[in-house]
Amino acid sequence: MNGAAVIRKANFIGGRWKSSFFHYELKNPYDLSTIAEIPLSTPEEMEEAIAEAEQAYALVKTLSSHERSSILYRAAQLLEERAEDFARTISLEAAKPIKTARMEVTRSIQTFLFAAEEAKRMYGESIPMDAAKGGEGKIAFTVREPIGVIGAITPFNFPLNLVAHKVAPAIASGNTIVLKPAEQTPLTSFKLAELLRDAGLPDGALNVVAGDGPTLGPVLLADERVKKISFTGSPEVGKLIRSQSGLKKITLELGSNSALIIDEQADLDKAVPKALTGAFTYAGQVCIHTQRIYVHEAIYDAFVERFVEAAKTLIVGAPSDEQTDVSAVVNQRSLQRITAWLDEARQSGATFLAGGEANGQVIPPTILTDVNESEKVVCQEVFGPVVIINRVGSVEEAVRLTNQSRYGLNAGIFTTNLDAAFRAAQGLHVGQVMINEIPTFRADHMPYGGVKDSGIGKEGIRYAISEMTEEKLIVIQL
Ligand code: TXE
Repeated sequence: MNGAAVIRKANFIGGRWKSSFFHYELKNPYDLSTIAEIPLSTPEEMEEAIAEAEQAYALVKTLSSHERSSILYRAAQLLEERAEDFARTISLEAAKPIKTARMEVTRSIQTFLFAAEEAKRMYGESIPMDAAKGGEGKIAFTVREPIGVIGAITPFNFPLNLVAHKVAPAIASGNTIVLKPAEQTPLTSFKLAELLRDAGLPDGALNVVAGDGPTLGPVLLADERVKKISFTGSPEVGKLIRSQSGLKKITLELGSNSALIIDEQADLDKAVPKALTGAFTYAGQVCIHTQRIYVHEAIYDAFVERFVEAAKTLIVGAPSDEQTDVSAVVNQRSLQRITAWLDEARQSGATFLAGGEANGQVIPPTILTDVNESEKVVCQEVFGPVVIINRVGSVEEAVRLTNQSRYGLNAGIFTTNLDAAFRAAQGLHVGQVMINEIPTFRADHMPYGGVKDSGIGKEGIRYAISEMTEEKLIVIQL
């Protein structure tokens, strides 16, 4: 917004916009212009939001499941109506190519629809008590109950859908939420709070408090009224949250350096375009971005040639441009980290087949090969438009290399050999295996979460609801 007065945003607390004392400037990651002034909230403002969420819980608990469901259906409808406005906001603050931002809005509408359906399926189960002596004449069943205030802390990369994956199941299951969005992308969360109020969500059921994670996170973690923390972000912060969470329930969706295996019997007509999507969507700033591709030596040259050719067709440009496939990374810290890792790989003798040099805030699609497995661009989460392609002698070798990672979120294999596919699926130590699909594939109703440093717990509406509720057993002696 060159020249125009910079708008000043406020937190959304207790169903009202509450201005703050301190603010920070939100920068456009692509051209570094100032987009808005965002609350740099204090612990006291976070405490106020927790109190509002606690108070709203008494009312939200009286909502029937069909009332909660209708709020979520209405939210999906409003999101459909306001889709372009949300897409432009996501694109602006996250430097997400507008066509990718539109896909995120479409996925978020699905997320709300799934939550609307699951709100009516808070099933328990009946337990046959005569399974043991003494149980005769008893009837037992379980019920699922909400837990109260949920603290949600979210990252920048999916400012709508990753927030929806915490807010929608929380509403579906009768809880209330205090949301601390990423410093880089708070505008979308403010817009979502407004939409949910318009959808009929009671005041205080969702509170959005923007600001510095290290300042506000500990307030959520220390407060007894907050019964659960749902976090998506880096493993470093995830471990910190776990150490501060006491006996609170927690869900941690953390990092990944997902691998894709291209077997000698892969169909390259399918593998190449999918691998390209997995590697470069949103400049690789995707939790399950395809970062490592292990290609069987028998088809290594054929795959590399076609993949590099395909990468050259990607359009690098401004996020607002309809044609853009790849744009800026989210901030200077990220740009410098990725560039430094590329320099290290170059000095260690890696071969650059494409990209490699930053141009302003943009790193073009970058493809490396002959990279040591110990390089950061291989064994850490690069979270950028960088993919390494290494050759392997067998699927078994690719599985071993994939499993060496500290992460275990997602992996994929392309092959027309069913035996090889299932051997890999059984051997991979990850949360999800995609066969003839890319590790970036994410439907909204599948159990989503990893092992090792990729986190604890599952998202995906039904799974999130299970982790946001308690199952109570009731036994009746007839
Ligand atoms: O994450 P952070 P960032 C990984 C990815 C990326 C790196 C840094 O590798 O390069 O993390 O990204 C809040 N207590 N992923 O900086 O720092 C912070 O305010 C409580 C992968 O975005 O973890 C923000 O709201 N909260 C991941 C949120 O945590 C704290 C997606 C995430 O910030 C905090 C994102 C603290 N001490 C990053 N410090 C994925 N796999 O999708 C920060 N926060």
